[in-house]
Amino acid sequence: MELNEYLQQTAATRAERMQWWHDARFGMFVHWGLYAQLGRHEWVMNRERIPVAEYEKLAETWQPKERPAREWARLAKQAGMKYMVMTTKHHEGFCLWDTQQTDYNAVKHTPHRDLVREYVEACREFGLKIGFYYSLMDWHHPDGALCATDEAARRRFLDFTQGCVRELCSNYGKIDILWYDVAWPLKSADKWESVKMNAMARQLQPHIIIDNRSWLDEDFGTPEEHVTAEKEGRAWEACMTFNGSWGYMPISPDWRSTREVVHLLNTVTAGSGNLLLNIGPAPDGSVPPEAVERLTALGQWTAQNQEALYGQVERTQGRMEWLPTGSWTIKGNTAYFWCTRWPGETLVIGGLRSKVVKASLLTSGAPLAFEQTENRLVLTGLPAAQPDAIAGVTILKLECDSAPRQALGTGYVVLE
Ligand code: FHN
Repeated sequence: MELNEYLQQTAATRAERMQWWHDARFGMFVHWGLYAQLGRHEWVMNRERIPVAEYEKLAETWQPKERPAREWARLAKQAGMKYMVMTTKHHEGFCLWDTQQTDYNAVKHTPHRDLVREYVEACREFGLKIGFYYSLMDWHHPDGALCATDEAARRRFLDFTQGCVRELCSNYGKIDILWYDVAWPLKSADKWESVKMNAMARQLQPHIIIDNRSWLDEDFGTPEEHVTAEKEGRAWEACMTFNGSWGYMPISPDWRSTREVVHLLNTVTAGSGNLLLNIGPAPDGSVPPEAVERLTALGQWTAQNQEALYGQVERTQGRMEWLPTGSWTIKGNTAYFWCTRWPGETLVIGGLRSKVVKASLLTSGAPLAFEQTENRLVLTGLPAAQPDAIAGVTILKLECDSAPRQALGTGYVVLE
């Protein structure tokens, strides 16, 4: 299939295929593989220059407990996550499914189980959409680097890669997301035969959505470890670690707080984007306790504030402006003010041009008294202390008579 024909075909179905994904807002990323046994990041093989033959020994000692994916899926569901994306093969080259493409897999070696099938079954048990992460870069395959300079090696490596993708899209029922990563060393969609590969995936999984990491823009952008909206109209998902490492790394002390994750949710929602928040399970599949603690608390917060988080939202960029006490998300004629610094019984919002017809605390529905002039909205009778004890973020719901709009600017001077 020619590129232009492929692009036209995928563009024609994108809105329908992605509706659930936009509404879902929030997903769980899972990085799990042989590297978890070392506990020093998923790049340990490369960064410590571990020879392949030495690293392969990890494939004889991996002993996960029974069905840990059920724990991940239960936790994701409880946290308010609506989909999951799990590494089927990371750069180490070890395949977590029953593949015919290589014996370097979780069935021929330890744990002698199809971990991808366990993951898929857990997602379905907990009603979560299913994503497969697949690393194009492969440090184990003999042609994984040679493919860049040897045409026969490139053919062999592409046949291997396409064989893997075909199996993943054929053998596990309906799959919702194909999340490619690190298309190294080949430097173009042509060299990777990405159109052929992705058209095959779409033929097998007509509703699937595909990320932008096979040298094609495909369905969504993937800012990593930062939250940056793509241009208006382009879907995007910020993928973030919890503690700076995608793979299991208990020596990393830098855990994002629940409050920081709520801030991430605010920012992605304000930009009509998604958040894919990562866990790196331990070798036995256990979720690090720091992640369990945060995701459990987060679930209480997302449950209470789901109206402002999920579903169809509009971008605030160009319509609303920053305030010292919090920031905005928008749905239709309703503005949600995520108040992160509680001012006490009175909150003043400048520059709101749309007429507020009703103000309330989102979680309780308690109505709030307010007065609005052309340039100022003054809300009174608020609780004296920050009502949200989970993340210190309380959402005020401002229902307006038109699409919310705020005009402050930096040079505004009060004349009267
Ligand atoms: O090198 C990988 C990394 O290990 C991790 O999988 C992230 C997740 O998006 N992707 C690559 C770095 O961009």
